[in-house]
Amino acid sequence: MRMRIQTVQIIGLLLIATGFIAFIYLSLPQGNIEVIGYNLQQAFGLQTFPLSSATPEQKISPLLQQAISRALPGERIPVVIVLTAPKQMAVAQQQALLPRLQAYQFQLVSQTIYVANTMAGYVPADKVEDMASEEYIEKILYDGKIFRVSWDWPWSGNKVRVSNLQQSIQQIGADKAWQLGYTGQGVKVIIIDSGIANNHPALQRNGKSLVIYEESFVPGASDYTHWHGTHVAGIIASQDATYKGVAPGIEGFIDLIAFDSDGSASPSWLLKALDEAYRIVTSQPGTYVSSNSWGTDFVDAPEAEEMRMAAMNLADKIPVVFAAGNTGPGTSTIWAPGDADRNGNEVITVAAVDTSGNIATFSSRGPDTAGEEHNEPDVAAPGVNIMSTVPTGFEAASGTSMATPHVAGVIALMLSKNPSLSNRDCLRVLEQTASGGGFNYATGYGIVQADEAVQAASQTFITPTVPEWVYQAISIAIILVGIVLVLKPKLEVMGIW
Ligand SMILES: [Ca+2]
Ligand SMILES: [Ca+2]
Ligand SMILES: [Ca+2]
Repeated sequence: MRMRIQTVQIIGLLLIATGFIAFIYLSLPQGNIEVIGYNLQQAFGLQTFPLSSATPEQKISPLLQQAISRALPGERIPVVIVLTAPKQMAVAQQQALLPRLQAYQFQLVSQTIYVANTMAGYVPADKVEDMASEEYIEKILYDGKIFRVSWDWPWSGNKVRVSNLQQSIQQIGADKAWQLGYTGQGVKVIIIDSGIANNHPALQRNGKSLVIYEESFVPGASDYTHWHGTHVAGIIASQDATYKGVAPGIEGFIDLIAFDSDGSASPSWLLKALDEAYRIVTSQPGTYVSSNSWGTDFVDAPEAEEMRMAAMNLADKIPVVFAAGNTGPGTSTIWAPGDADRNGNEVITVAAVDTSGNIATFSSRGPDTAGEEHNEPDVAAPGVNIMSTVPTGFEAASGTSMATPHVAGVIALMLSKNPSLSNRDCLRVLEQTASGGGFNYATGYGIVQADEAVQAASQTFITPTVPEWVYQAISIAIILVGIVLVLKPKLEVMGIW
């Protein structure tokens, strides 16, 4: 019998190795090459997690440094600790770091593991710098209420009670999209806001609330904390005959309460809400869009950057819509994370126009200053004197907060036609079908046009998504071919080859 290894067998072995590595890579969450590296290091007893090279002072955010300088002796400050490892290793690294933080009297309140590797809690002001010397800590953020909902705030008056929700439905062509048979059916809308009044009569269908899931990240809060979230929900799916929402046929709302009764939020509440949104969309089958009428104008703060990263992780899974902000008309006034982009993907950023289609004075203007893509806002929608649901009935409100759910509603209409559209697909279709006829830094590509967007949403060729199992099946097939080649001499002897 020949012992010589044939060339074909070497090729077979290479195929087995390639297929095996590909299968392992595809089976890991997110398929992150860094994680393979860390796993290999861990297997060989080498360094387990990356270590931060920043100095303790560099790690502490400027907003946190201000809070420390204001603090009384021994005062405990709310912080968000950002760890060094990629999120795929968040659970293990947090377990490793947490016992060490007892030395600094850190008191854990919440953790995120899907969209960011963070732990939030309280620490005495005079211990923050010592804690920052821990090498698993990349940054320490201030967890004060630096984010806010984006209605025209403080209220500038000029409140007119008109049936603008009807007008804006026509302005964006939503009624024409309904005539084509698309009302948002089958789509779940995730609203991270101040909560939706579950029992509002206009948010019931067949005696059941449109709120199909609710979770609060605001201590002690339930149902809603402020009228804002209910107003946003009504713009998307109010069932009222007079004030009907953009996508009244949606399956329902996922109500993530992350703003308090002032309409403000700390980073940890929002990170936790985005983390929960990610967990839901990756663990529960369905078609989703996320509507976010909030942000911060602390755009240079590390707190804003962490929120951008978290928002982009969600936008890699589902369409994510954000308000441009309400600090116009100056240039470069786009809020974070409405300015977020990464790897050619970006959140869908919405400006506000009035009933005549003119830009609202308060609507934040581009270009933005974060990331690589600076053409913000992306599109516009009605956002002046919009009548919609509030816990006590109906009220008019203005803001990019009101424009944003119009666009989330249009995306729900598009998804009811084509549930496989990604965030990128939705943005491209909205840009191509908007009324602007070109881009500008006030209204982006112009006012969204629902009927045209729904018609264009049938184009599945934009970014065809191949399910992960197809790649896994291909890698298994490569392994099988490799095995056959390795066994070729045996198969020849057996007369099978
Ligand atoms: Ca609620
Ligand atoms: Ca954008
Ligand atoms: Ca853009």
